Amino acid sequence: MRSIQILIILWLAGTMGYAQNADSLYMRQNYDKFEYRIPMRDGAELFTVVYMPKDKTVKHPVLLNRTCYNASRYADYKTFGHPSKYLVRDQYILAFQDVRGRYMSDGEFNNMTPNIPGNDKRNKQDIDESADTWDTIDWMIKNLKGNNGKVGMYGISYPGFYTAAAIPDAHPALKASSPQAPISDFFFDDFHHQGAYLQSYTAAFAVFGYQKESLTKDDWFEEEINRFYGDAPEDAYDFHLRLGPLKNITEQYHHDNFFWQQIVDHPNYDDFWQKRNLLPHLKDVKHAVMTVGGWFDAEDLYGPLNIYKTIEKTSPSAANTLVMGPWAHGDWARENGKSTHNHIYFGDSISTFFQREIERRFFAFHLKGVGQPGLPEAYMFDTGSKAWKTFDEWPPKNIPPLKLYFGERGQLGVNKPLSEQAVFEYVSDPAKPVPYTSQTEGLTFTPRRFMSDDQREASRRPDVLTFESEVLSDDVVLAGEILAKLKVSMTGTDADFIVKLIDVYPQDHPNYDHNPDNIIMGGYQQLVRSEVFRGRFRNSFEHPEPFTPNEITEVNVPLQDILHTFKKGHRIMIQIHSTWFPYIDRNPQKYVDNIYKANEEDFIKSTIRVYGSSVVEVGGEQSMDTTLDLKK
Ligand code: PG9
Repeated sequence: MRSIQILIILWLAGTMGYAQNADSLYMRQNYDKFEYRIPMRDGAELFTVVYMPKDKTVKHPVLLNRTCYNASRYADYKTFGHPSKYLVRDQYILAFQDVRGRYMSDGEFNNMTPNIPGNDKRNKQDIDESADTWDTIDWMIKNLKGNNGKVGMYGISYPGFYTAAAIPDAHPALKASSPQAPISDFFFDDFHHQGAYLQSYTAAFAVFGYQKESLTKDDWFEEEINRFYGDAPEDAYDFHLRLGPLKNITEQYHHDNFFWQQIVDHPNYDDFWQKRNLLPHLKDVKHAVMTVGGWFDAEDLYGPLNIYKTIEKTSPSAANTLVMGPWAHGDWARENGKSTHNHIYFGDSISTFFQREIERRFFAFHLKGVGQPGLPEAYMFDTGSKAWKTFDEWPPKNIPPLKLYFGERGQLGVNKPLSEQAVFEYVSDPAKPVPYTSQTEGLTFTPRRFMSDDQREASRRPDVLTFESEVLSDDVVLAGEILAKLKVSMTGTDADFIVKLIDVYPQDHPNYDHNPDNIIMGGYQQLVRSEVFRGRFRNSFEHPEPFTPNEITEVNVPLQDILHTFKKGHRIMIQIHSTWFPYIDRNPQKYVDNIYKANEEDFIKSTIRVYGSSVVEVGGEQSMDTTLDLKK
């Protein structure tokens, strides 16, 4: 088996977690397995694996997981840790369904199926995930003997999207939804971040860019994956830099991939992406929603935060909860005792706490009427003090906002402007981009480790602006949304801006015993939050604009939320640069209409200037709505 196939299976298994043998044995002893082809309103049949509890003395609720990652993987009494062993033992009717167009289900696959409002106002051809889920739930309630008439949904990542996509016009039996690391909008989650393309995602297109030719339980896209990753190189930076402009991906690899072609044909936030944005459809929510995310989730961080915030805005009376833990993508479904992310240790059994004390209670209350969910509005893990905190609103208003200012000699002013007349500059060279990771990383399916990685290598590069506060005399809590309001100019006509918020450890910080000896925590510059913004979209994601050389221009860069205590003895650091490779594709820095079609000669060096009148605002009422307004 090729290394990439192992990588994909490990990735999928990693995302879904490894099943414990004990769980599988418990399922065989306590559940009977059935397979159904559930009819949709247009006649398509969706393949669904169902485990019925053997205990017939009580009626059981249904827990439904809709997936594009092969429901048949669950057909051997395995849950891959999701649902958790606690939910398995609480006795639910467990259902796993191939979504339309995937594996054993009929129909054609459509990425992020656009929602068509109004289930009951549709003709039979107006199909979306809401309609398919409505038909699935209606069939299960009427046909699965011994159900108690209540249904819950959950799923991580794309399955998290399918959970959230069932919320608009939800079936009345749907009582509890837990979208986990849900995708909400592919222009801000996964494949793009604020207009920039995630080049590190290039393998993933094979999984989503080909229609299967028949019903199958096997992956039909391996040939395409191996075309790109046949002999997966160990150094993604070197591989992608030698690959050159994105148009070489089209010519050499994804030339027949319908999803890649859609990405290339829609470089701006046009109708193709806007109609796939789920957020505008999340209104009139009447059932309980618990959205879950990881502070170090490199794939879907925008999704959970904005799904929660949107429901809070549109349906303030809904039981709407947000849970954010110290996790990478989907880590809350896995437990290995020590909770770590890359080099950072956060405590023990944090995923178990979530599964047993939060997730289990949420479903038991809303689907069985057992206990009290006891869930706050927001159950948030502070990644600096390494402790859970609860809030009655998110973002919180009870934590003082903070403003960070840039100064001469790399100083960072905390609530103190320093050098508003100063000009800080660097030469950004696409031929030698800033690496996104401190270590060499191979061609991952999607990158994960870098989200809390050491930034010392970057901070010592001349093309990275680095500003650092004095040593903190007290703990400082930074919580909520972040907005970097940059004043910039450049010699080129386009640029990306990467902004990073970093926790600088004291020189005497002890090492962690889960790391190899060469990982020195003294002086570690831990990435707390980072984001990229493709400058051409500064005024509109739908209508990009070039920069005028050497003209001072505002670029507002929203970063995703945080909850992080910068402890006494630490420092706060901000880094700014314009390449971040190969996590993000390189901006040519000469404005071209479509970067996916740019030529080698379009890539130019550019001197970027950042002015002292810039400011980074953390927490409090942001001076612009960074979630929805920018998409005009
Ligand atoms: N949101 C994740 C993803 C989607 C598409 C490509 C790569 C990753 C996920 O579903 O795991």
